[in-house]
Amino acid sequence: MKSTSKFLTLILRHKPQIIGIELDEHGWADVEELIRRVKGLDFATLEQIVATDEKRRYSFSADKKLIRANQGHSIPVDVELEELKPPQILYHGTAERFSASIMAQGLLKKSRLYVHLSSDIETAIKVGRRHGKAKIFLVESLKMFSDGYKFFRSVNGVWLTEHVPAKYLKERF
Ligand code: HQG
Repeated sequence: MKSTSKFLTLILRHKPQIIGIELDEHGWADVEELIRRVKGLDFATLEQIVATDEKRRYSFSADKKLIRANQGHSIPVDVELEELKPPQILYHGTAERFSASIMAQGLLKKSRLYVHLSSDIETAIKVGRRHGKAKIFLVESLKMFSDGYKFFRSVNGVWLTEHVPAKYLKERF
């Protein structure tokens, strides 16, 4: 089931075309069509993935006819993110080798629609380890917000913003 869940990440965030489906402007895929096109997937498995995914990556529509990823997209969809005043500090986990570039350019969204931030340092450490030796940055999010930058929180609690200029970053370790 883990590999199916990983595959769903690819389809629902990045490349729906590889199984010949399209997402609508809000990132929704048709559940019946998805099940038809993904080998070995049935509705019960999909329900289980949505309910048990450790990062709550996916949501159904109320009638369960549609499914989408809550965040993390590289294709331009509007998942109706909640715009919010952020806490004083948010965290970003990355790899040590990206540090110098980040201190020069700030945090860039790279291939995704937003820079991903978390409200707790533990999550940031995990995210950073995906890329190598973890490096943690503190983001002065409330200061950014007062300076006019927008922040969003996805339904699974991930904080998102378009760009974090270097002046709002502090190296933690
Ligand atoms: C880095 C996972 C050099 C950035 C995670 C990161 C997250 C720079 C990498 C979600 C840079 C992009 C997103 C700069 C940023 N110079 N490197 N100026 N600015 N970077 O995967 O935040 O499991 O697109 O630090 O848990 O690592 O997929 O972003 O290392 O929530 O659900 O460029 O993906 O969630 O990498 O991860 P990514 P991310 P899932």
